Amino acid sequence: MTKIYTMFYPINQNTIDKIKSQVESAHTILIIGHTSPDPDAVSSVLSLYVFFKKKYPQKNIIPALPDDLPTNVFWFEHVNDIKLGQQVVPYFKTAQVIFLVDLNEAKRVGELEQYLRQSSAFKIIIDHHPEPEQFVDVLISYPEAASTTEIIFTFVHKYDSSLIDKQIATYIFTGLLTDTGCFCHDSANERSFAVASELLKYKIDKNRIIQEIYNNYSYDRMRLMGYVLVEKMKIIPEYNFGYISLSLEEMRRFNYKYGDHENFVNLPLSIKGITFSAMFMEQEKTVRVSLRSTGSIDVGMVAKKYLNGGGHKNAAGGNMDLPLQNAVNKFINEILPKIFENEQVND
Ligand SMILES: [Mn+2]
Repeated sequence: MTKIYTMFYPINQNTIDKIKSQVESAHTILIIGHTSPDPDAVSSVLSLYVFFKKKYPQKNIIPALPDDLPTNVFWFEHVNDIKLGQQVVPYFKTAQVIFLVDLNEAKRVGELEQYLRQSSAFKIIIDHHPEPEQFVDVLISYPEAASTTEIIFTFVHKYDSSLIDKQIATYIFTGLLTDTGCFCHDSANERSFAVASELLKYKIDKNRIIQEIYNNYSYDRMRLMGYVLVEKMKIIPEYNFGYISLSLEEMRRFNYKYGDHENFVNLPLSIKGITFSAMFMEQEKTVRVSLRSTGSIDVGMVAKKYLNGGGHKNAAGGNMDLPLQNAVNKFINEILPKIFENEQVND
């Protein structure tokens, strides 16, 4: 028997009604995702944007992001409607309702945080990152969800299912596809496949989505990946650990464009026996560290404890305010042994 309910999250009707009454009396509604947006953040913003525009054509619906989009979502139909960075500032004042999607803390809107905190708007979080900050009026948080768009699917379904169309389903599917790494990560469960199956009924062009997201890289990016694989990927077998580091100089050499490093952090995990990986990217003032795990190590905890960051059990990130080589050395020589000591204590 088909269990249709497996694709829904238990957002109760009271919560929907509470949001609806705020939205219906609002004139301007701001929908914003996190800084350095990934396709799930962009898709979450745009799926809600299209949904609310359809539901309330007379209202001012503002899709927004704190900074630039990754290039693999440039094909999205509504990217030019998105307000970016400082363009968003006035809307924190004029909006009566703010949706915060794919983020769990105010600081995840980056430089816009102060405006968000000062805003008197009714605030709603829809998200799947663990341990959300309690600063909003309504919190819809399911850390077990594979993507935020997966939760949005339930949300729009319960809000007004008649409005879900091919366009909305395309955005929801894209967030789910990318956050599960093409349904490969552990987060892709029975529900994710049920949601995907449901989305296909809206006649979305699955092949085009996959083509645009994954087979859309530049020649420079492919050459950078070749360089990374041959010269930069290192393995520490005793920790089942692999890592990559990239300096600003190396990125310049390959005409690095924002997003070109996407998925590099996962590359070491393709090696037999490697279950934990890191990517160190030099930035102007810090080193951005991304972590992935396919084993028992909770990289969200590691990022929180050692990298002033956070994330999910299997995917997380943070920063190290050190020169690149010092950051790598510190991670390998000091942090890595501690992580494994804790592992053994926990076992
Ligand atoms: Mn996400």
